[in-house]
Amino acid sequence: MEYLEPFNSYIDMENWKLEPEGEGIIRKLSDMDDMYYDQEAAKESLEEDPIIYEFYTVKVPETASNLLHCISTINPGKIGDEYFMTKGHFHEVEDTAEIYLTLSGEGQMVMETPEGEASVIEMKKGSISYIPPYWAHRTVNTGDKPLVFFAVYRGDAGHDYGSIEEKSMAKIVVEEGGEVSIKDNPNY
Ligand code: PAN
Ligand code: ZN
Repeated sequence: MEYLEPFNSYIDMENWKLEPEGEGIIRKLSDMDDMYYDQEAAKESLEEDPIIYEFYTVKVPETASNLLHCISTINPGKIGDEYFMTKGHFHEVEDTAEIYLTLSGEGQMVMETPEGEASVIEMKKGSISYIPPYWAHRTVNTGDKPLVFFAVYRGDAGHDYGSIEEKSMAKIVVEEGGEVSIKDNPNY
């Protein structure tokens, strides 16, 4: 039997960097501009093309018996009145859950089933958000500083962005009169 050696990684709790850095993905607005409901605002913001979020994953074998884990940072900001957010995805292996532990900042986790049932729950420092099997999930930063969370999920879960790239998600999170407001997506 060949055993995987136990090991540590670290989160620098001051600037939220993973050490060692792991595998990083940076997403700019141009990677997901058609997901924002206000397409005119998205087009305008494309000139600047801000970094919306980045995430860094600890390298482990992507098998059902391992647990992938990563740290995600969503920057504060809005496209029109819609807050910066992740693309969102189903897992390729749909029957796999995930846990998000929020380390800093404030946000909302937008979820939906393949049938379109929606659920939105808060994220704040110390919240442990449970994403049950089958639910698509997207994270939205509603605060004025970075939203940082640690996620753990089955190694072979995979990411299926397909249907969300096509029609985004049922609920959007916007600022209305200085307040966070959850609305039906007019383009869904
Ligand atoms: C997270 C997400 C990460 C980035 O690790 O992959 O926050 O979001 P998108 O994958 O939607 O761009 C996760 O849910 N993994 O399964
Ligand atoms: Zn996931």
